[in-house]
Amino acid sequence: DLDLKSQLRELIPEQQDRLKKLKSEHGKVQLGNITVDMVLGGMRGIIGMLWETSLVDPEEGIRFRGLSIPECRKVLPTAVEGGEPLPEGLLWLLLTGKVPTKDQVDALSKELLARSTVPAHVYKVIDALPVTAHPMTQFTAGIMALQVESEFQKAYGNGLPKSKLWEPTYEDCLNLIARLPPVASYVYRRIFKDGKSIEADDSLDYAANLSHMLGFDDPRMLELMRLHVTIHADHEGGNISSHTGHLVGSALSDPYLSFASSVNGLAGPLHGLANQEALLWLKSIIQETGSDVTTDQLKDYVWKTLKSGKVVHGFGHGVLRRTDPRYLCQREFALKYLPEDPLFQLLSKLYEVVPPILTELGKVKNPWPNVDAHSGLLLNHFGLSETRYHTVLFGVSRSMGVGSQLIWDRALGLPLERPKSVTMEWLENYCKNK
Ligand code: AMX
Repeated sequence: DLDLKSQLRELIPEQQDRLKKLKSEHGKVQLGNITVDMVLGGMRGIIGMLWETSLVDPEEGIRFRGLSIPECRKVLPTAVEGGEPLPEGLLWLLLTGKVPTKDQVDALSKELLARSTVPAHVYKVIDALPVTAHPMTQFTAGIMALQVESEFQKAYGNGLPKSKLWEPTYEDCLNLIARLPPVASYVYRRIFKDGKSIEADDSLDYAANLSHMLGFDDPRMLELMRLHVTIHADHEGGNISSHTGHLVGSALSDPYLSFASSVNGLAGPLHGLANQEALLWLKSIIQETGSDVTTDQLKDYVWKTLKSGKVVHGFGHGVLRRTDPRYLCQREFALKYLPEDPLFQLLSKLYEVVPPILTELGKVKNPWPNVDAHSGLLLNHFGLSETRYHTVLFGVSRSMGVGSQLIWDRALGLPLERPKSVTMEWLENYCKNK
């Protein structure tokens, strides 16, 4: 069957039963102890959320519905033989837990294209902002303007029962995912290309069209965009953009409201904006030392960055404890397509130099590089050199993970999210009495 929504309609009752059984049979099983450190440490290590579409193992990295990135690159349908996965295939996998056929992926590509018309007022909203506004601000304003067409908001207002709310959620999420490439590329062309926007090409897949509308038609860039969107789509539930989308959605805010919140979280330098910061940092090294930088010069530069009170963007992670597989597959891509790129060669050297220094600090739990160390230089290589724009592409990709989980949140009838907070006084008193 080529229709994604009817596949979901079949899957949902069995997953609802599964959740009911889990609750009734194991509802009282303990999952660990919460320490004061965890409360003060950004809730690290507290299991507190259901997230069906993906799971991060600290050593192995992300698995989308059980499949690692190398496995996804092997089994998901591609546009080019032996090439990068089509993100539509990943979306299908995230939503159904099943690897789609090429025909199913092609049908989903067409469905997304058919849903991709952006109402004119969205562009007017973006145009109302100064052209100097950060691309993420323009992007998120565009998403808020898309919200006007929310089917969820309409259906909720008309009293649609809770058991059916997943359907308008599905409509909104697919429309949102479909409309982000034209909105994102509009922002790019407005800021950097004198506002000359480019129409979608009906013959192209989702990521290729995104690249095309940005103004990049090199087949290697199309492959890069397919890889980029696939690996940035989802990273379990606790990271800021995913968690925010899920949290806001739990108030039954519609998918546009929820996802705009995700994107605002992604715009923080410790999260998605790290790809901008990491590339700016690489460029600053070349500017200061030239591209023939020695290992000792690099070590000095890293220490200088740290001593000035900055973090080394693109390294470290809240959950991972090894090199991010999303870094590694981008490295593979670079080795295949751009081994001579000076920024890639610099990053390869930093891959040796930075981890021992971060380890020496004695406090960094993971000294290894993450996804954001690598993504910017690949885009830069093919001409998308406007670093400030890069996080927008992360945002387009993240809609697939946040959107898929939002559909399941509503299908499973997950409740309002509302963890308990306490004051320092409460903690002091509690600990005194222990
Ligand atoms: N450079 C310098 N210091 C670092 C560091 C880095 N790359 N990574 C961690 N540290 C420091 C922290 O700032 C913290 O210092 P403090 O106690 O003085 O405040 C200490 O090491 C302990 O931090 P941690 O437990 O190892 O990490 P965390 O879970 O608190 O934070 C992260 C994780 C990603 C925010 C952090 O590693 C960081 O700031 N990295 C650089 C920014 C970055 O690349 N972010 C992108 C992450 C991936 C993503 O979300 N897209």
